[in-house]
Amino acid sequence: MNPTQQVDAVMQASAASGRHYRDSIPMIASENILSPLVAEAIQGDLHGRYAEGLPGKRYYQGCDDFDTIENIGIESAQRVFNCRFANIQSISGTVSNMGALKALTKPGDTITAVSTADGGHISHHPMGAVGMRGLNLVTYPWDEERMEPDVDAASKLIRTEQPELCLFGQSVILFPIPLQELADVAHEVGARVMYDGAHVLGLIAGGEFQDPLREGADVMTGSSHKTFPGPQGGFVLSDSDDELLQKKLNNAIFPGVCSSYHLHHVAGKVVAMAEFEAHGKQYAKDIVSNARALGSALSSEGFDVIAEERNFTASHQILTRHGGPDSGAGKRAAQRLEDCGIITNMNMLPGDTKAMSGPSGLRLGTPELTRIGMGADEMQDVAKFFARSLLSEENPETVKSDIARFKSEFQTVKYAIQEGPAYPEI
Ligand code: DSN
Repeated sequence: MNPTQQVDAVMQASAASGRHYRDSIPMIASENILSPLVAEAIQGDLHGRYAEGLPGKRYYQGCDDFDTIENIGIESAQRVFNCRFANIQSISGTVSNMGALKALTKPGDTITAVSTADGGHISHHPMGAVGMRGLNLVTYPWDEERMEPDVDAASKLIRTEQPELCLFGQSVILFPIPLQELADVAHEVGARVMYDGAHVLGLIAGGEFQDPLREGADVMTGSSHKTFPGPQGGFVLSDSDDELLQKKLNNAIFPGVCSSYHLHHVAGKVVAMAEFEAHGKQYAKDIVSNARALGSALSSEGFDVIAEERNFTASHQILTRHGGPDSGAGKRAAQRLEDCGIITNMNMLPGDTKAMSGPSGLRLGTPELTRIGMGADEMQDVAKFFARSLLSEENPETVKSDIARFKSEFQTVKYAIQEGPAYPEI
């Protein structure tokens, strides 16, 4: 491939991806789209600039204007997340976790966390940030019915293991966890408590989920691009007034795990926080009510939706089961749905043991559908498309073209100071 062909290939594939999402029903729970003002902020000159350190304490000249942005952003994050300390530099949720682990632990320490099979994130695993920090991981006993740590057994484990850090939070998360009770036990044995709020950060800030910093978490990390609807990036937050802890957290991000920290994305985060202050509460409320409406609609169509007895969910996620443990039925369903124009991801459910080939379930998210203006009525339409794709097994091309027609009515980003096209003009 010569240079021109290479550029063409990239441009064509990028445009094709844009068309794919524009015409589909995007339901990956960790994804969202940019508002026009956030998109404008991340396309500015800051893209090519460096700023190491904190506002007013830089290693490079030229940072005064960016200092203005970062100072506004820190104050905004303190308001949005109701906390005394905010670092808005991290370039992702995983990098936020790496930083927090660096600040809160040392190699050889023991940490407790949710296993990846039960929904913990890969950065909580020895293959990820926990392993990079050289930590000894012990996972919580899990209540598969309630999809949360078994409080009594986890409390016992924390008392027995005496970890330095108790980490909570999941990537597969339907309900708040009993954090206060477990944080009390953690503090009793001298452990710090960290809550990874990557997925549910927008719901937390919008007052629609649990409030980890008021329920015993010393530090909360999160992504800026999932239920919190900003550009890709992360946050490290704490309500502690412990200046040493705050200093350690800042130092863990720079120079710990970031050098340049993508200044254009910081600018985008600051714009996104302004939009969140204006519209975030309503957005968070609508995400959760759409998720519940979707669970109910899918169940009415005949799908096996997890946690029906608990009204399906209290987050932005829904889990569906498509076959027995390790059947791989979730993997097949995800592929067929994509063929029909619905983008989801396969997910392990209780009983599954093979992450790549075995998942029997799907994880469905409502952040993007909510962001483009869909409500309870459209969740019923979406459930019907699921039924046509997976239960009636209609011709995928027919379903796909009906979905593209349906989706053409939902092409505008809402909950923004300035509404605009949800997908790039192609
Ligand atoms: N793996 C992502 C997810 O939950 O989809 C988060 O990093």
